[in-house]
This record gives sequence, C-alpha cells and structure tokens, in this order.
Amino acid sequence: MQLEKDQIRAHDQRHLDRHNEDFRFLSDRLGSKGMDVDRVVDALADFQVAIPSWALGAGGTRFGRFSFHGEPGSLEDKIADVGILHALTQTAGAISLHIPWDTPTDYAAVRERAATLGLRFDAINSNTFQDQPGAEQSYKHGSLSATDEAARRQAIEHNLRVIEIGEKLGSKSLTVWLADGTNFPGQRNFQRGLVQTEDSLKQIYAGMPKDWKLFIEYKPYEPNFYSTVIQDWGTSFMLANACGDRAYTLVDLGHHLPNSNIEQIVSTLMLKGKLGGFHFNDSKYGDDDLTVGSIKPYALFLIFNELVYGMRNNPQNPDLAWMIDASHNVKDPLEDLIQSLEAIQEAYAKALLIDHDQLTTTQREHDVVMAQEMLQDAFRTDVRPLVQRARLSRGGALHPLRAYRDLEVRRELIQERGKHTVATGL
Ligand code: PSV
Ligand code: MN
Repeated sequence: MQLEKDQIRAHDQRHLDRHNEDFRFLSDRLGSKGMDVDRVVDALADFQVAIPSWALGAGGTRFGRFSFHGEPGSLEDKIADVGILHALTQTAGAISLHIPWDTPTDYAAVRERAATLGLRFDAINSNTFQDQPGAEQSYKHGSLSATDEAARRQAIEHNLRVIEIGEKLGSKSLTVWLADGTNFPGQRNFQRGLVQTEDSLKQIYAGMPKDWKLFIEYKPYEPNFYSTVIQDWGTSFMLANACGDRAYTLVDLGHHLPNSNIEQIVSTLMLKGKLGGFHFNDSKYGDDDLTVGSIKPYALFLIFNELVYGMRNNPQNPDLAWMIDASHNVKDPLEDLIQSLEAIQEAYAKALLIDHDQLTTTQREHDVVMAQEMLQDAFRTDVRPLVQRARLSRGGALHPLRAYRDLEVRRELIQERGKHTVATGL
C-alpha cells in the first residue's frame, strides 16, 4: 500500500483554515519577540529521523508478545510502512536496517522501492546479541569481548559483512550495540573483556570504507545484569577515541540509569566532536522503549536544547544520525511511531525558540530565575502550528494520526497482508 499526495492533500483541506488561523496567531506572537519563524519552520522541515526496520512489528518482552494484524512480513513491506509514515509526517525520510533480521535478497529492488518512497538507508545495525540458526559459534559468553577467539572472530566478521550489505544500500555508518557483559561477580575479568572489545572494534573500524562512520552504543544493563562491557558514555567515548576520527558515541535515551543528566552527556560529547548518533524513546524505569515524549517531555526538551546549541556552536561535531528505537507492545506500531515523530518535532521546535544569546547574558548575570523562565517559556509554548506548517510545506498531513485513521490505513494493510503475518525483530 502507498499513500498518494492527493489523498493527504484532500484530508488537509478540512483542517486548513483552522491551521492558518493558529499559525498566524503564533507567528505574530513569536515575530513580535524578534523570532525568525520561517527559519524555525525550515529547520523543522529539514529534520529527518530514521525508522528502524525492527520497529514496525509488534514488540514484546520475555513474558510474551501480543500480535496485531497486518504486520509487515517482509523487508519490502517494512519499507512500505516507512513510506506511509514518511508520506504522512514528512519526517521519516530514512530507514535503519538490523542484520540479519532484515537482510535484503534483491538489493536493486529494495533500493529502488525505498527511493520511490523518498527514503534513504541510514546507519545499519549489526547483531551479535543472539545466536543465529546454523551459526558455528555461540555468543553466550560474549561476542566482540569474547575470550573464545573463534566466537570473537565470528562476531568481527559478522560486522564486516554488515558493512558490505550497508554499502550496497547506500548506508554510510555502522551502529554497534554490544550486549556483552556478565550476570555475576567473578564471572569474567573486566579488563580482559574491555581489551578484547577495543581490539575487535579497531578491526571493524579498519574494515570500514573511508567515508563511513562507526557508532558505539552503550547501555548499563540488560540482557546482562551485573555488568556490561560498554556500560556508559565514558567507555564508549574512550573506545571511539581508540578507534579513530570516524568513530563516535551513540546516545540511546533508554540506556541510562535513573535520573542521569542526559543533556549534559550530549553537551560534553558535542563539545568533543564525538556525538555521532541518537536513539529516541522514553522510559520510566530503564530501557522501557516507550513512545518518545510520553513520560518525560521536559527532559526531552532539555536534551534538544543542548543538541540545538551543539548544532549551532560545535562545527567539530558531525551531523547526527537520528533514529527512533522503541518497541510497541500495546499500540499499532505505525500510530506509535507517528506519536514519537510528533513528540520529537515538538521538542525540537521548542528548543529552537530559545534565544541563546539572551540566555548567555542571563547566565553571565547569574540571574538563575530568568534563565529558568527562558527555558520554561519556550517549553510552555504550543508549537504545534509550526510543526504542522513544516509538514505542510513538504506535502505531509496537518494531522498525521487523524489522517492515518480516517484513511483507514491499517484496514487496508490487513486486507493486503492478512491477519497473521509476523515481522522479524525482537
Ligand atoms: C539495545 O537495547 C538497542 O538500543 C540497540 O540499539 C539495538 O540495536 C536495539 O535496541 C534493538 O532493539
Ligand atoms: Mn538503541
């Protein structure tokens, strides 16, 4: 199934007068404060977030998985789903594959399908956290950190193979998330695990084409519960530095211990030119993989404030690879992703409203109250008309979720794919 521009335009017609009124009101207000509204709208329209191929089916936990109908049963179907998201939101112009879950068979066809829908292939992800059917070595006791040389070799080679696959699709970066770690004190020697990991990452880095980047994700726990080899941003940063200039840290919002100051982590990494990628989700307790902005929208806004500051002031940091990394246990994944994309755009729009020159003055004067007021004033602004205008400028829907329901997308997908298809992924 493919959504046509005309269908979306017809849906927008019903809401256009109201939108114009809302937009005029807000742009007058912001304009009177000296804000360049067009610049904000352009920045929002340019902002594209990759959708991971594993997020289009029902997610689950170790306690089970509740299926929903019309799941994408193939990579082609998944690309079609991202196409639907992009047509509605004009914010999801990229797809991120996980190998081997979504290894293409017909590369030319996959590339062409994506291009027709206006999608490019962003960072590609390796998987050494599961044993694959027929694999000679097991990752039960580690992959890139393994003391068992054959298992480590297999994990390195898998990553090199993933790079080859990515090259055929036009990806320019590899994301490595390592589940390696231990469940019990004494299980393994910390230093040996780290030394092996650094050596493995260096070999992978050496095998990357010269225009590729390596993103190193970190996570404090899960699936291992006593220790993980790359537990925090400091370890990732150290490994990235050891690999070279084109290796970076990747921040996943769910990979922090409760109350971590993620905005400060972002700020430090951008100052050092080492923030490469970003995975969006939200959480209450850990890596909960909930809809972006559903639990801690103010924290998301503060993170965006630092991202915007870094994008303006840290030319040493490359453009970031943005991706949603969430799981959908009880919602239709496409609806959930639409909600996440909306939350991302809103947080970004609010952060764009902050006048950093004025904030710097306030900080120099140690006016703590005014500094807080400035942030909260931006956060309290209803920026939805700006986000809508950005979507409209690219032919997206004013109200993507309403359009998705009114156009009965899921019903059509079920008709096309049947009720009982199952998507690959976690
Ligand atoms: C691990 O929790 C992670 O954040 C990594 O990015 C994986 O690739 C992804 O989630 C798998 O769902
Ligand atoms: Mn992630």
